[in-house]
Amino acid sequence: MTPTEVVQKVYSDYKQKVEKARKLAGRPLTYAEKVLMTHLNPMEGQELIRRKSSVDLDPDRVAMQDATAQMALLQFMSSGINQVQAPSTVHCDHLIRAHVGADKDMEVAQNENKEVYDFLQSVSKKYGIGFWKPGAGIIHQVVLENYAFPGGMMIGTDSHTPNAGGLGMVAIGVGGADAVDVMVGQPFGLRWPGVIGVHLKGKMNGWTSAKDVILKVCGTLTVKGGTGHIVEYFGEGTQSISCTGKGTICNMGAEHGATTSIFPYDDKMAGYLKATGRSEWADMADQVASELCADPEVLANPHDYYDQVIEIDLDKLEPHMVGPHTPDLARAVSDMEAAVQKEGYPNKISAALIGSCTNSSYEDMDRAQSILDHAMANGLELKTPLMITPGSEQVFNTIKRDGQMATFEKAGAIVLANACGPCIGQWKRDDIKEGESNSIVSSFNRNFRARNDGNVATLSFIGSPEMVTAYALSGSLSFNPMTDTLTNKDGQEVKLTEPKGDELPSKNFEMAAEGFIPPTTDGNVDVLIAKDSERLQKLEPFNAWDGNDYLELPILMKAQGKCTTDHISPAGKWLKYRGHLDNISNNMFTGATNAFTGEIGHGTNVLTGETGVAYPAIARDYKAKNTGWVAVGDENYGEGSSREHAAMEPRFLNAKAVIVKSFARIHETNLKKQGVLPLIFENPADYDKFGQNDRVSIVGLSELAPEKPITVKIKHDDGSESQITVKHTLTDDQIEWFKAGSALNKIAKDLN
Ligand code: MIC
Ligand code: SF4
Repeated sequence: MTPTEVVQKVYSDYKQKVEKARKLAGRPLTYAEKVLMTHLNPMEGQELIRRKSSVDLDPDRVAMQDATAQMALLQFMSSGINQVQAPSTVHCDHLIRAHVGADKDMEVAQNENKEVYDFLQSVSKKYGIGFWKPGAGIIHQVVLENYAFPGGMMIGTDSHTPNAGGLGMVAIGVGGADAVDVMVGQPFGLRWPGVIGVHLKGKMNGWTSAKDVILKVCGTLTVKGGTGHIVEYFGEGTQSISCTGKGTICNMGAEHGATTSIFPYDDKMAGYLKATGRSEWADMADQVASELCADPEVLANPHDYYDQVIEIDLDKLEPHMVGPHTPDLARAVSDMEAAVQKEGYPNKISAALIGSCTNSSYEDMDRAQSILDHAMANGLELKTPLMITPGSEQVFNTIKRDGQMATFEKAGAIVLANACGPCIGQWKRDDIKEGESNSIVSSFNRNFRARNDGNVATLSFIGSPEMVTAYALSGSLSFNPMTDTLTNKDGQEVKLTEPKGDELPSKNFEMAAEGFIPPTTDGNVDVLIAKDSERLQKLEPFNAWDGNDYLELPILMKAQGKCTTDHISPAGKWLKYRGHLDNISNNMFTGATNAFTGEIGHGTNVLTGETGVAYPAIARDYKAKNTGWVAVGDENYGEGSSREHAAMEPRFLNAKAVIVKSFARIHETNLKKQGVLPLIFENPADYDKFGQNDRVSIVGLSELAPEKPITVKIKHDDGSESQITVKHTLTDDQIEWFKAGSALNKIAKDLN
């Protein structure tokens, strides 16, 4: 099916389906519910209790980026299916390192990653997957430009897939195993989400941008406040935000844990569809526009239909910065000076970065360039190196044509490849030494420790591209462009001008199709994985559960505080092993803080008594001795990325269960998919009961059933015992995955 045929198919009966959905629900519907219900498979007969029921959905598309596609496709290949059953694409964006600039960095990437690119390209060709070559752009921008449409539904093997919500799509980030389900023709399983409404009033102005809306929402909801919900934006304020600005807001909704975020269809979306060569789609959307938004009753009484309503007055919204180390530490820019003084953050900014999948639109680039242009005309210069990542070849070509690129180059900014680069630790920094404390600012979406440059001592702050550009001109974290001035080379005081920019290029986008190989099916293609490859490895099925309780397991790791997927399976230099489970397992928990000692990435081997040993080495020893183990975690464990390596590595190295105060959605599902039990303390204070040398038994597993609590016995070092209760969210189907050893084993069994 071509992308246009996908849109036609959805719209052909969309209105009738919404009508039916409303009848089934017996009440007016939010927009998110309309899109989800029209993608239920089957629509009738499924229980739809918010945050409780598990439902089966039929997404219109699947998108995968190179760092997660390797594992997803290795799993898909072992299913035995010879062609993908849903339109799917692969995007090469994460593996390109940022060092000196686009051209040279691309050349290095092509050589370094040749084996992986060849693998992804040949698998795509064999199984009918569209392939976006390296340099074509970052997955979410490319999806927005080519595939996203209002009323559609997709999944993607990346947590920022919700970016497509900016074009009115329900777009959900998932682990590779979920993508495999859809690619083999099975439904996508999801917990029916709650819906949080964000009422946007007024109109943005001055220095405020779309980024500030989501920074504010992250500050309000915190990193786990969106979990289990879709965040739906509504109100007149939505109409003053460009389509790509809406994308920014939805993209970064991953940071408050939401299942996804969405905006209703409007003229801005229609304009974007037209500017990206999809006028026909805009015309089709216009025909069903009355159902591409919440029902009027919902808008009139939002509190009756949304689980929570957040109100934001755009007229009064101030520009924000968040950080360091977490995206919910939000402050108005005017409060930054006091924060620098109080917290002792290094005031001097060592690097400023704009772009990434979150903020790399034409509008972002145009507004940033307007500030630079005015600054240079008034004798100001960059005080901090400024790095720019255009989101796609289309944006790159268009800003080259329209002159923004010339301004960036004149100012001395470094333009990087259209790829993830410094956003995912693929930043080869020569200016700062490991362990050196320094502040950086970016317009990216994540700022976990060590995320960008691999240095745990770097403090990373996030703001809008406009604000980051202003910071680059001042070089100081306590600068406020709305009130402060900068001294130019002639000693004059200059106040930066408010950013201005076009949302869309007046001459439309400079289309870029050379980076794309459309899907074909050529069953004869050989997919090569060299036997001695360091980067790719065929997957061996995990063993099925042996039917016994887990008895007296050691605690490999008890995490203190934040334990994101970047702590469990760091990216950066490890990205190169994303297709090789054995090799990448050597990074397991290397970023996690040991709750017993405070060390990072190291623990005690309780079988040998050795201390200060890297977690992967301990786990390998336990595995060699046929000893299973558990991990214990704090709140929102597994926050961040969709990377299923964070679940596959523990599984591969013999983890039996992960017991935590709470999970982030994608990671919890990934653990289930791989056959590791994700367990949640009934009483969060039980976290404190686990000591380093304790042994943990998980009993009654033969009676494992949905919603039935499980007993965990802890045998303490001093010989005493405690017993606690843990919960889980496994459904009947998911219990079958556990029994089979993994969801993939179950699929293979079913298909045979
Ligand atoms: C991220 O932003 O953390 C990533 C890198 O894009 C991840 C995917 C990955 O780890 O490959 C994500 O967001 O899911
Ligand atoms: Fe790439 Fe960063 Fe976006 Fe993830 S958040 S897809 S690493 S640009």
